[in-house]
Amino acid sequence: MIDVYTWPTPNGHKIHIMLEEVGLAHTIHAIDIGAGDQFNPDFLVISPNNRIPAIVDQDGPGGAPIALFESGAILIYLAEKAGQLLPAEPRARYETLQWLMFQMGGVGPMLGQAHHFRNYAPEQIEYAVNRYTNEAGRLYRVIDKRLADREYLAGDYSSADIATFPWLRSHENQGQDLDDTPNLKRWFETIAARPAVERGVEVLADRRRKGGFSDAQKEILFGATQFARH
Ligand SMILES: N[C@@H](CCC(=O)N[C@@H](CS)C(=O)NCC(=O)O)C(=O)O
Repeated sequence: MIDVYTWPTPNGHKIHIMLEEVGLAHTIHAIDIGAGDQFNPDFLVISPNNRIPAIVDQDGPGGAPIALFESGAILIYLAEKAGQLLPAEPRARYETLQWLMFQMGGVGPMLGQAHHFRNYAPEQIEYAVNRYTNEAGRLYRVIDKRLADREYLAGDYSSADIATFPWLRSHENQGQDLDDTPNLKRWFETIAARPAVERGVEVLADRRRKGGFSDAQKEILFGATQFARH
């Protein structure tokens, strides 16, 4: 059994989708990051960076439990455990890992900043809004170009697509119009229609905040509480 500590955000959705795709038995545990659950000492033992997602697989390598944080590492672990969505053949494997790392190092952090400065910042800082909206647009176009002559980011549908898709669901909040990137749009719609993806994005959906963060939630995520420990 795999315990999944998570919340319905793009990084959480990656893991929810992967688990729905491969069908590994798991239990979802909600970590309400707007309420500060990520600072609970028990959670910090498995996720020292106070971020979701994290997992504990009671049946890890050698039959002993293993705890993991960082969604990219978790995706690789789950794909390897299931023997799906990460090719074994070396060239195909590195191609997939390359696009997975592109998501982890570029798409996630930059789109996250676009989201932050456009939607959550207490003041509109023109330089920051432009910088991250432009960078988001550039990354969308890199993906669009990549998808001009192929169906998925790396060979068959893979963990690289699963990592990237959830971040593009909030394209409007990142200042992007999918009609500007038709190859990406076609890929996005194909993935969104997968039954496992439809189920994955519904995990904890009933706990999703409505109408933005409250001031108390912003203080926890972006204010003094976030920086009190480190
Ligand atoms: N690189 C990390 C990023 C994880 C991350 O940023 N998680 C956010 C939600 S999407 C979080 O837990 N935020 C809580 C906080 O900032 O305190 C990963 O991919 O797992």
